[in-house]
Amino acid sequence: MGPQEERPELGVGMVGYAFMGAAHSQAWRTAPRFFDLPLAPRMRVVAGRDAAAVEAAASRLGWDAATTRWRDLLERDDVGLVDVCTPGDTHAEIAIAALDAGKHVLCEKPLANSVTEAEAMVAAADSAAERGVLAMVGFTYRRVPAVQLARRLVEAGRVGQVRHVRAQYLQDWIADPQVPLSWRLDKAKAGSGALGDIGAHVVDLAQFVTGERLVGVNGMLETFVRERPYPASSSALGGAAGEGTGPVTVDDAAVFLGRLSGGGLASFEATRFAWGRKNAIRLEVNGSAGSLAFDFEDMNLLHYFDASEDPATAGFRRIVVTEPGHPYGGHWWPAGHGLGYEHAFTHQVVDLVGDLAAGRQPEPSFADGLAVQRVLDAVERSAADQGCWVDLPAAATAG
Ligand code: SOE
Repeated sequence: MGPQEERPELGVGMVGYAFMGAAHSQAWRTAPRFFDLPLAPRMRVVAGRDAAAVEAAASRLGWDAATTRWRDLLERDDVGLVDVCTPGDTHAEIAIAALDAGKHVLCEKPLANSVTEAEAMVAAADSAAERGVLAMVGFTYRRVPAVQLARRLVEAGRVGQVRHVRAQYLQDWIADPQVPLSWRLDKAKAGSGALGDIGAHVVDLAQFVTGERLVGVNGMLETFVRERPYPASSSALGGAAGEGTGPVTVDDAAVFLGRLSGGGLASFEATRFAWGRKNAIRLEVNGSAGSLAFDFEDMNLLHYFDASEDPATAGFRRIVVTEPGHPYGGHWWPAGHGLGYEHAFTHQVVDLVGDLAAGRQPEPSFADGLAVQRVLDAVERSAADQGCWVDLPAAATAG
């Protein structure tokens, strides 16, 4: 294939420009410079509500234009994909409208704020796919090379039959009760708290790495701090900016058990109150033939225990997942020179562009996003019913 500029263009329009918008922007900028893409992404336009702020974001993040009307993206012939980086309460409206308008969609996680919304998004994606219009949900941690390697080892039978999955997502950004309200603490905007924001990630990781689905859960939710100060900057969350306190309407932490479709047992923790843990995503898989362990705080490492080894010398092997032959290897730096949080977003763009060029369903699909949404909903129903066991529809093993 010739140089990037000779590739067919993929015009991109992005809605939202905060943390996820910035992470996605760096991925659209970077992917064609480190990977040989079949389509040439062109960062055409970013949409946001505040005119001055979105103009500044366009300049800072590298977008050709800015608009305060996200529907403009659907009406532009030079936009072929809409990248949804907004809070969860607008995912369904924007993604469905974009798909109906014939635009491919990349939608941030969680797919939606409810199963009903997620089901509508899947229906729109299924209809659009018949017209060659495709959609992906952005569970980016799947695209950390060590996580991809873990998936490959499980798929190759290197841990045998999965017996246990132990998954944690630990943060501490609101452990201080004085941290003010934000949209993530407002059920109307976020749908749920730690459960949907970070619990969604570890549910997806457990299902992706094992290739199995959760078929039942039993869970607890807790809100430790139920009132917080209104933010000084905006009264968008109700109340007068910077005066008084308002209600937290989501969970601060979720703890739940699950049974996997292959018969294994899973345990999950998702909390924003783990003082000292900033973005600690930990996954351990114990199988009949070995174990795998991953910790995002050492994201370039995968630990592997092979139960067939001589007990006298057996132990967890520390694999530095930066070799050319490793997932996404050979595109970045020489072995041992590690990757960071942002590289998974670039890998997401690389895989998505390759799928669009090939007319292949990107993964994770909206159906995968719906599967996660069903787990979140089941945990909420279990927790509301004093932790009863809630069954989930037995689904085909994940692809
Ligand atoms: C906040 O918890 C957050 O920004 C999540 O929303 C992201 O998905 C995660 O990658 C980092 O933390």
